[in-house]
Amino acid sequence: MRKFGTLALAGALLAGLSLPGHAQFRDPQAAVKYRASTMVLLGAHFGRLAPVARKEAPFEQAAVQANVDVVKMLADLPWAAYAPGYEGGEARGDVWTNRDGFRKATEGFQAAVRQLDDAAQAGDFDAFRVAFGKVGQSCKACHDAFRVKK
Ligand code: ASC
Repeated sequence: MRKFGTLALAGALLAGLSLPGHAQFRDPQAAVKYRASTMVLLGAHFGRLAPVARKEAPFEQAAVQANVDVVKMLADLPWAAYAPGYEGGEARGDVWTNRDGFRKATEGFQAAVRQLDDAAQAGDFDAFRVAFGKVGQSCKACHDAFRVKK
């Protein structure tokens, strides 16, 4: 009995973990708030790397890596909050009508972030500058194509 209860609980937890993205939010407003929050944090931590990339601040590997770690973690988070049914906020309808384009844009961003992480880990400033530029371009490209123009 007790064993069955434990198994049932484990099963319920696993089912919960594998729910599709759109089941993770109470309502569209919660999804909009979640993805906007991750973008704010991404902008803050990516922004702290900008003076380093512009050679206005020293390339301190530990400090750079601390920000890159946060960016890397955040880079995986917003996309589940753009599942079908979560239209709204600053997202253009193209996010939902051009799923392939949106997915490619997010994957390009994630690839650039991995390159940024590799460069930071290697302590390679030149590679860091290149990757920083690529991440920034991928932010901009996705915003240009998929964010409401202000
Ligand atoms: C940032 C930020 C963005 C991008 C973009 C890069 O720091 O908040 O949206 O970089 O400006 O072009």
